[in-house]
Amino acid sequence: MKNVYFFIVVLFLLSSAEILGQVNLIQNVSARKTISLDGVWDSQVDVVGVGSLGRFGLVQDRKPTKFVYNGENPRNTELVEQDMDVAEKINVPGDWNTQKEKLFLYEGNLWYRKKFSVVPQPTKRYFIYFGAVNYEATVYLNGIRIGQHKGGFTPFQFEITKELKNGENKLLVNANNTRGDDNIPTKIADWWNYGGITRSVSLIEVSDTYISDYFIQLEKGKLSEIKGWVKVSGSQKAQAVNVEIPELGLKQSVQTDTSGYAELNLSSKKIQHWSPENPKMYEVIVSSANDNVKDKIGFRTIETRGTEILLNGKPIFLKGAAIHEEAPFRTGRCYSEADARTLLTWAKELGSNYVRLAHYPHNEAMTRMADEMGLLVWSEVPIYWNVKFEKPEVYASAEKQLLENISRDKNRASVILWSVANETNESEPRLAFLKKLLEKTKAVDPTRLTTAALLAKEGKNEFSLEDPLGEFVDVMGCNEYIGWYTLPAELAPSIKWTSKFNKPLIMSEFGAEAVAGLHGSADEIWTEEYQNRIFENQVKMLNNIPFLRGTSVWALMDFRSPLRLLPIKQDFFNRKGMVSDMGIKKMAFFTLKNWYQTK
Ligand code: GCB
Repeated sequence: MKNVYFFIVVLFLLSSAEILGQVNLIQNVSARKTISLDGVWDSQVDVVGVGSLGRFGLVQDRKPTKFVYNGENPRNTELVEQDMDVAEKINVPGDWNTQKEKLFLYEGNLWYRKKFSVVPQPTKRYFIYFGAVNYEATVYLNGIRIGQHKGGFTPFQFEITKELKNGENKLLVNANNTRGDDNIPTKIADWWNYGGITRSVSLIEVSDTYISDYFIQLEKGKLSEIKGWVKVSGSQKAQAVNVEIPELGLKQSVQTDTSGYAELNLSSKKIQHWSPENPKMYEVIVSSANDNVKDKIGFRTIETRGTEILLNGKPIFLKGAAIHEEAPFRTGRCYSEADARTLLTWAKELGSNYVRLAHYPHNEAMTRMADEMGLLVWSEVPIYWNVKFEKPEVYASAEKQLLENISRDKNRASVILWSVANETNESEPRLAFLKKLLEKTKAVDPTRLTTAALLAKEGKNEFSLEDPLGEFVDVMGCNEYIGWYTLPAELAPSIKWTSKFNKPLIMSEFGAEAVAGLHGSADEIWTEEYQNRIFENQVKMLNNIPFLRGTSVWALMDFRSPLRLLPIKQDFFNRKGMVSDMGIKKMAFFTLKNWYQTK
């Protein structure tokens, strides 16, 4: 019996690694030998996409091409209507919208080129790694099309060992942020469609055989059992790998199988568990004969019991805020550690122990900073509003984005919730689609909880959670805007919340807009007083929901949105922040902070 169980567990773990292997991402890029390709790049706007048209010789992967041959014509003998050598400049990382005024509203193609020099070592392998490009990226190296990636918020990589030259190399990227009905997200979303190479780009050097991935976390519900796997890629897949946690005196040597996988099991009663009060992390060293990766990993468990959420076995209430990846003080997509620290410091000042990183995977600095600062994280993919749930290709794209997100952040103690959807209308295809994604999530990561931001059914004085998806998530999220979009604020305290499911609820959104610094009476919309009145009523209501185990106010900071047109008040900003984009705290910030102090 024991053997059968062991066999099933092994199968399960292998499938986790194998499924994540499909998205093929090197784990923990910042700890590898890399050359940063960030900085100033050449750029060319291409409204109709001429650079990709046949006349210019767009070709299939790994074949040479003409225009795309670096967008230049060194011998001046052919008609090539482009010259990236004299093109405009643009910074990477960074969206194009906030770098050039003429590109503020631009949606379409933009070519990027970077020249860099390397001396490739004959025994090494090379990968080009992008933190994110919104939305579609087509990558060419030295005139060879290397590959394409869709999805604006997750990392991707291509191996370029064969194409990389000794000396100067030319990397050309076409970024296209055209919105599409079949995209994830779709055409309409309440955040700015910032385009371009929005996160860092690096060239990674690894040995012929290298440690490509690892998953090292506490086993579900076990406070002293560290479990997981390592994966080796390359020509010598079967080999010895060591995993060490020196501070705990732990070391395990495993032998990877012919596909490069090995299971890990380490046990210690001395682990100090990661929590918001004590975000303790341990140095973890994964090494093989010719590779060595160091990470900082926190160990904690997360479970539910009835309507409770248990962190390290103890009930916790998640006090938090939802955050867009919008740069404080300067607007635009943020990507840096400094931005992450500013945003998460505001969340902490609000009294948060938790943040919802809405509505798509944020940059890795955010989840690493959350690990360091002790903030629990809800992480999500942009399955938002009217997704074409009936289309298999849309599912494939959603699943890929989900796996890329999990692959990157699966070792972050801060991340406790994987969310698969936000405010999606009930339908059969939607249920089948999201159910499948939830199953996938559990198959790759059985250690964390799943969730989705649902909508409650509004009755007279009663809101009920009965979305059939509720059956399949571990924790129900729910967005409500009582006092802003629906019902007078003063009705909130008398509303009764019920649920069909014996599960914890996180009010994943609630809020109202206000222009920071605009004061007036509490029934004058857009004033801080009006927003604050809604919050005073909201907290009374939230106090009365027996199965409520967390809240993420919408939102921590004002953020740019194409849906918010009202001149002077909005000017393309959703003003539901507790803090303005310039860092000014609104009255509601303090109302919520006071409430969080009581929780
Ligand atoms: C929502 C959405 C969020 C919006 C927010 C709003 O329900 O989930 O993306 O920004 O409402 O401000 O209307």
